Amino acid sequence: MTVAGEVMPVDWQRDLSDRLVSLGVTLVGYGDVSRGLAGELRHLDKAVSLAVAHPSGGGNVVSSGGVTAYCNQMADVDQRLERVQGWLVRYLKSRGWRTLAIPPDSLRRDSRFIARIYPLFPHKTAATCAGLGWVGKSGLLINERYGPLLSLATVLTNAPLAVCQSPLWSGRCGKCRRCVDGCPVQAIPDREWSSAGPAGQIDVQACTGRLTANREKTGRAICGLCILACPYTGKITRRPFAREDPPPGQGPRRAGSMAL
Ligand code: B12
Ligand code: SF4
Ligand code: SF4
Repeated sequence: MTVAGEVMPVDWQRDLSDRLVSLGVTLVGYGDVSRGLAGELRHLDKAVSLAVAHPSGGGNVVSSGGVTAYCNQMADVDQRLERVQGWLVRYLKSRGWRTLAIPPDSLRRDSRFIARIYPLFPHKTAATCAGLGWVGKSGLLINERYGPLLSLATVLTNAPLAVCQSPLWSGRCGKCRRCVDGCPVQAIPDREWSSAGPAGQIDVQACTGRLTANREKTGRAICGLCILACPYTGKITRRPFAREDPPPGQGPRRAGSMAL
């Protein structure tokens, strides 16, 4: 165990990142999240942000009941994230540090108490602090390589991790407004996001209304037209990364990025 004020040796942390990638995450980053923490969590001021890229291919786009939607509800991706979180929690705890794992999707299938505390800490805060991406006009985390096609999970900790020195605390969408125009219920304002700006990027009520209407037609609360509209999604689906990536559960072959 390191003493107070000491930072984890770089090699140690690089090994940790490699291990997390070998266990199945696509991207891992480390952030100082003290600016985004609720008072109750201030003792856990570092976050390990974990992201798994969605398996691509037409299977994620659902056309049913007159509705076209991007389905981000991928049980195997969420399970993979949770498995890696479990390993990381055991690893950090065995070295004497405290942890709090916030599960990937805190709303739909997950009825545990821990999955209900998302207002205290959203995954996108960890991801921007860790340099994995910025929050787009769509409110989604946008990574340079994977666009919004990522599912996220977080482990908060007091471990003395070396953190990203270039957090992405403002949007990089520029003049693009494809998600603004692509949202069928005008839930997305043409406003570049900033962590210092107003809380909440999208009109949650309008979006929830759309998800509810789609559930009645397709049986699932999905929409994701903002994901499909994003030019970063287009870049990915044109690139053959899908064929390189193994199916969920087998672990990625590509090295993940460590945003130190
Ligand atoms: C509740 C919820 C919803 C609600 C409300 C969303 C909202 N508030 O914007 C509804 C049902 C509408 C929804 C819809 C969708 N959701 Co949703 N949702 C969640 C959930 C469970 C909690 C989000 C939440 O309310 N947090 C509280 C609010 C206050 O924070 P936030 O808006 O999420 O994030 C803000 C902060 O992070 C802040 N921030 C970012 N960096 C920093 C840094 C600092 C220093 C500070 C101070 C702040 C800060 O800015 C962000 C934007 O305002 C998360 C999982 C999770 N636990 O995070 C998934 C999650 C956000 N959803 C996700 C997805 C994919 C969707 C849908 C596509 C689902 C669908 N079925 O089609 C749509 C997309 C809508 C959209 N354009 O955003 C993904 C997003 C992945 C990504 N690449 O960004 C998440 C992360 C799930 C996951 N595990 O991957 N969702
Ligand atoms: S999920 Fe659909 S309704 Fe919600 S913001 Fe995206 S495009 Fe709009
Ligand atoms: S569609 Fe354009 S404006 Fe919307 S999140 Fe993607 S890059 Fe940003």
